Amino acid sequence: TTDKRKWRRPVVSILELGGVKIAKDDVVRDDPTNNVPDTIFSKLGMQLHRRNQHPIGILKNAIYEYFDTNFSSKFDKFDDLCPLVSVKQNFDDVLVPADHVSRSYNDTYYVDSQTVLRCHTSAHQAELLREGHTHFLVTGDVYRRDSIDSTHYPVFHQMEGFRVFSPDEWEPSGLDATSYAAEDLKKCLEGLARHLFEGDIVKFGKQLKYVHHFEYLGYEFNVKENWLEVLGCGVTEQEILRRNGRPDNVAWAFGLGLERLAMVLFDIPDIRLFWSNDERFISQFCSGQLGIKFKPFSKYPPCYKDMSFWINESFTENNLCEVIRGVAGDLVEEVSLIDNFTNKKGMTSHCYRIAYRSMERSLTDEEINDLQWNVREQVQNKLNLVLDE
Ligand code: FA5
Ligand code: MG
Repeated sequence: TTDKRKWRRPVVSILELGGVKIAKDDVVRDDPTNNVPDTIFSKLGMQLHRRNQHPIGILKNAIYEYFDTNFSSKFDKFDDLCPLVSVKQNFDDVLVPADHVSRSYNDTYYVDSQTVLRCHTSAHQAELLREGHTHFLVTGDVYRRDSIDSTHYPVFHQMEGFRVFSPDEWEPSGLDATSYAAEDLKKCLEGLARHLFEGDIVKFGKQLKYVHHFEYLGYEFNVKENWLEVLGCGVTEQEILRRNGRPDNVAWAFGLGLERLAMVLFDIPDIRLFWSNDERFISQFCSGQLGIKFKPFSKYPPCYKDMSFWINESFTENNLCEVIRGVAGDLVEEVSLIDNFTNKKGMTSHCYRIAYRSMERSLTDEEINDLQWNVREQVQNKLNLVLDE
């Protein structure tokens, strides 16, 4: 029924997430150890990845099918682990260095100084290893303060894959343990790409390439001549295995960005659409069907507004984007720096262009002027910036 397909969650102040009860007041507080806005709280518990008719759920199920049919050892599956995790789980347990930028309040949503909204599904690697799992998939919503454009959203979904090998697996191969795991990882991911994209590779010439990123290996998909990063992966650091009861093993891990993969698979042009309740979006997808291509309903005109100011020491683009999203929600399509210069006194001026566009209707001039007026006011008040006229 139509009702079943709606996924706006009712306004609630207590949620149960993966068996943990969470009150709104514990997650959104006006205190300096907390930077979670209302808009993020309202996404908790939506669980798009557990809806079989939603593109994220369809993709999750298709990946499950690949792992169920192609491997002799069963992968244990988790898709309901609580997204509130400790700083230790999110960062320390996966050996993120103490001074890494991802730990900052600028990049991560902190519930308090020791608790975050997980920024990746890797947050669950260590506990699952300690519980004795050796082959597992973890799917869940993850949260990041980030820029605004068609492939970035502050809530998205990842699937973590993890596989442990024992000496009797790599020894007969003649390869060293690390090379054996690396080969196996590559085979596994290329097999997954074939499982998901077989028809597309033939029909649309979509391409996958293996690249070395700053921190890990990764895969990127070619979408209309632009390469889009869809996953990170690698042979697990030995220290993680050693600390969690597997000193004599090796393992590989990957973290897939499900929205990005679904955008390529279903031809979905904008990441905001995953959160849309518009029938014209929702009704195009069907449980178990991977071959569907999204047919965009008419694209409404964008409206651009520019805003310039001298930045201060605390200015960051993520803070600016958070303020803009707080006012405009999903009506903001992109925020881009279009001019940047430093004068002789060392003061730096930025000009940002905000693109407003609804996915569902035409916006009126009045509506956009109101939004822009509110954005300007909040930028001045919350970020302490003085705007040029
Ligand atoms: C990670 O999160 C690593 N934990 C992945 C990993 C797991 C590496 C295991 C090695 C071993 P990264 O930050 O690159 O890596 O994010 C992984 C994917 O999430 C990206 O490739 C991208 O597809 C997706 N992603 C990242 N930020 C966003 C965003 N703001 N909106 C949508 N998708 C995003
Ligand atoms: Mg990133």
